[in-house]
Amino acid sequence: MEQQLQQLKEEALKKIQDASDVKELNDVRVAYLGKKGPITDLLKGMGKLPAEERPKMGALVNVVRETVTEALESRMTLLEEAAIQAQLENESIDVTLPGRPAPAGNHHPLTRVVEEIEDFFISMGYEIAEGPEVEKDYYNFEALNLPKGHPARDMQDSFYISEDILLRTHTSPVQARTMEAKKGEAIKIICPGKVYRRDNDDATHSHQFTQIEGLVVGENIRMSDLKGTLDLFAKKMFGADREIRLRPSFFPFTEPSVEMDISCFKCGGAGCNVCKKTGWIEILGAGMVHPNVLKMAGYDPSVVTGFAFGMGPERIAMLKYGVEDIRHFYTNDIRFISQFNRTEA
Ligand code: FA5
Repeated sequence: MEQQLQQLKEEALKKIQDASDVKELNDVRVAYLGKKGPITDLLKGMGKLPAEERPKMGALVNVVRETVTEALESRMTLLEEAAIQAQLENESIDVTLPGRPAPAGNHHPLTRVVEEIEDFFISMGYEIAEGPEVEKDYYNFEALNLPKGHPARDMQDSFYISEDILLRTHTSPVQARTMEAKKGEAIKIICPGKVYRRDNDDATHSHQFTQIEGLVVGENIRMSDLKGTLDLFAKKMFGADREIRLRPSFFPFTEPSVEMDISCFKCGGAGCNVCKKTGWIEILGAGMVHPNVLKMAGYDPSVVTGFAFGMGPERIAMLKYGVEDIRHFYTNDIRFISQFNRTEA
């Protein structure tokens, strides 16, 4: 049996040495050390030997098994390294090939206009305020001098969630919320955000759109401050030679109230299709904060005054970029969006 073992060992070592790749070597391992292999068989047959021979033979079989295992492992390491080396030599990378460009997104034109407006007001010392889109009837209407049943509520058809909760119809509730929070301190904020109205969607109306509110409250804030601010804003957004004009209007939360028009940036005032032949384009609503609104928020209208304005950035973006339908902003057609080049702003 000793001789048989010796022969087995030599045979296995030769096959290990002859194996030329990992797969072949694995076959050798299974053939000699596997459950059905000769070494396992010898170990199983140990019981049939006379008791005094068992320890010696057992030790011999184990030595053979260890020798074969070690030879297998070191040959395996060699073959694996050779395989990696061969792969490295076969696969070459051409570093001179041009790279594949990663598709880069652009800023949405609406985002761009909102950011441009924000940048202007931040440069004038304004802070950005925010408020909830799901709003209380109180802040959306009542605190803005629009009690329940006020006919001017009809100007803004609303999505009600319950009797007292609705999707805000404008960003003006942030005026009331900010004044309440500031408790009599001076305020200089703008508030961009989404608003919702039960308007039928068409080329210039959407049931969900964006507004940017502005509010300045403090001692000695005058109508001329509002006018000067809006004039600078119009020149920044639409060109240095833009003129503005204020027309009387009505909002229950401002008194007096105005609509601001800018001189047409396309025809310069002569009349064209952009300004509907009038020479002027309507941009926003504004006014001096109504004393009742100041009072409801805890400010004393005999000490402080304020101005406020509200605009729709979609309409501004439409004018700026010559977009003929507001729905283009929301339908996510990549052909529309990708026209607005990142570097062009
Ligand atoms: C208001 O919403 C007032 N809160 C604005 C205001 C604020 C006045 C502060 C005074 C002081 P108005 O309903 O006019 O006003 O809406 C303001 C702007 O929102 C409009 O000029 C227009 O640009 C835009 N807008 C209104 N309805 C829609 C709509 N359905 N789709 C897109 N834009 C709209």
